[in-house]
Order: sequence, then C-alpha cells, then structure tokens
Amino acid sequence: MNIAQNIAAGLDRILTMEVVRVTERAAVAAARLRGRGDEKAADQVAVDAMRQELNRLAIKGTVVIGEGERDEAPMLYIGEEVGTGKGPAVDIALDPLEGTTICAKNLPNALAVIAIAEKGSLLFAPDVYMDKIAIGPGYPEGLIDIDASPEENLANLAKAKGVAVSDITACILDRPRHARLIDAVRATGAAIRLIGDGDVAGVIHTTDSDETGIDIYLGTGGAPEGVLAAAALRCTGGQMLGRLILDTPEKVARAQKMGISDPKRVYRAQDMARGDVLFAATGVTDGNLLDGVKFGRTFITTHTVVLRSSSRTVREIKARHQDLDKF
Ligand code: VTB
Ligand code: MG
Ligand code: MG
Repeated sequence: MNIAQNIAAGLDRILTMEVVRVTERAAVAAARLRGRGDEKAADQVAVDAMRQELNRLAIKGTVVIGEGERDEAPMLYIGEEVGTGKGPAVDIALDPLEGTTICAKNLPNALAVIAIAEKGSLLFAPDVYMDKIAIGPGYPEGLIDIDASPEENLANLAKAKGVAVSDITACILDRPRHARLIDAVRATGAAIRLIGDGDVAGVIHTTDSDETGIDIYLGTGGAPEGVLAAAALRCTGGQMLGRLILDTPEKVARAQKMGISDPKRVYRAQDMARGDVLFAATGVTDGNLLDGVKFGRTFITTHTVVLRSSSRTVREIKARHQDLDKF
C-alpha cells in the first residue's frame, strides 16, 4: 500500500512515527517537574508541550477525550481542533500526564499518552468513573466477565493460564471504594499490585505479564483513561470490558448528551476504540514497561512505545535528544 492509498484507507502510516514527538515532548516537560510535589504545574507544562507538538502534525484532529473537569487542566479540551488542518480527519484521545500525582511524587509509571483514530471511532465518554476489567492477549475470547465475581474471573484466568490462582497478580487502584474488591481478590489467594494512580499503565501492563508480573486489571477508574487503555489493547491484543458508572440522573443526562443511550452498556475494547488506531506512550517516570525521561549532561533520553492496531506492530523508540534548546 502506498502512502496515498494509506491516507485514503484510514490513518496515515507516517503518523506512526510523527506521533512519537508528541508524547516525547509532553513527557520531557512533565519530567522536569518530577518529584516537586506540584501536580498542577507538571500537568500544565505537559499539556502545553503536547498541544504545541500536536499542532505541528499534518492532521485535521479533534480532541474527543481530553483534559476533563476532573484534572482541571486549561487546554486540550474536548472538542478542541488540533493539527495543521491539512491531512486526515482524525479523533484524538489524550492524557499529557497520566498520573499527575505519580509524577509529583516521582513514583513509577507516569506516562504521556495519546491515541489517534479514524473520525468517529472513539467512544465519546463523559468524565465519570468506569468499571474495568482487562487481561492480556492469548486467552479465549469471553474469558472475563464484568458481571462475574472476582473469584470466578480469577479462577477462569488461572485455569486458562495453567497456573494456580495464587500465581495470579491483579492490579487494582488503591482507593477506599475498592476495599471489598481487594478483600475478595485476596481471599482467593491471588496477589494484588496496588497502584496509587495510573490505570492506563495498569491495563497495559496486563498485555506483557511476563515482563510486568500483572495478569489482570480490576476496578473502577476514569472513563477517559478507559478509552485510552482500550485503544492500546486494540493494538496489542488482549481483552477489556468497561461500563460507565452513571449513578446519578445528572451523569445519565451528561452521557446522553454525548450520544450514550444505554447507560448500562458493557463496552469491549473494540467498542471503545474502533477501526484503525494509533497509540503512543512515553515514560515520564521509570516504570514496568517504559523508562522515564533521563536528563543527561549533553542529551535527554526518552523511551516511547508506539502501537498500531491494523498491523499490531509494537515499536519501542529510545531517543536521544541533543538539541536541548528545543526542550
Ligand atoms: C484513575 C487513574 C488516574 O484518576 O483513572 C483515577 O488512572 C481515577 O479517579 O491516573 P480517582 O483518582 O478519583 O480514583 C487518575 O488518578 C487521575 O487521572
Ligand atoms: Mg490529565
Ligand atoms: Mg489521567
């Protein structure tokens, strides 16, 4: 397929490489404020840097998952038009600093992330919570069930993996709302990796359980982060189910305005991110799959993963940036 055919068919292949700069730039900006205890400042510089680099891309982009009310970031809002305006029309989901608190505390797995998809193919999710469950590739379709108990899901996963339940590790956000879930998982004998923030990384970690030691992601986190994680899983394989938590009439109405008619719908990864999807993440702090930004004396090193759904390619890009003025 040549480039012209590629543009006609969906996402431009060139974008696969171009998009790396966008997350790299956001990650470097945020990394400068690692461990400073100032979440807002780190988020702000990441947003500004991502926006600046995004506007250099030859796309006609619309942000559909952006900085919501919850993070209170001033830019890259839902509906914002980004890119040069000359190029394919695409929808964009982004989080310039996923894990603002992680970055402020300089703990593992803060990321700069973006997903680019064909127009109309990302779930237009309100900024509410989403119940999520995810496992990596190589398991029979339908193995996990969002309505089954944690005991059942863990038993089925252990059986399919050919190990005892006690050899399974679940990743769960450390929140009071998960107290019962945590007890239920521990009662099975499985281990839990409790994370302070960063459930996009948590979900992605299931896709390489040999490396990360995480087999399954469970619990509720942000719906925007759910769509970003789904985009990544579309590219790596793996299964994810998500259901918006629309527990007040106000949230149901908000979702309805965004085109969601069934408030109880269970979304699979392929329902949240359809068609041809590109996903990129650059490590801000050191993590299980990506190294954080390193500030050397003469260059800055970044570590990025770029995924594409149509080819299921996983590219890891370690870059040395010598032009320090640019950052
Ligand atoms: C998660 C986590 C994010 O929001 O989605 C979380 O992955 C969910 O909200 O890093 P609560 O913090 O209210 O539990 C973040 O922490 C922030 O975007
Ligand atoms: Mg954010
Ligand atoms: Mg976030």
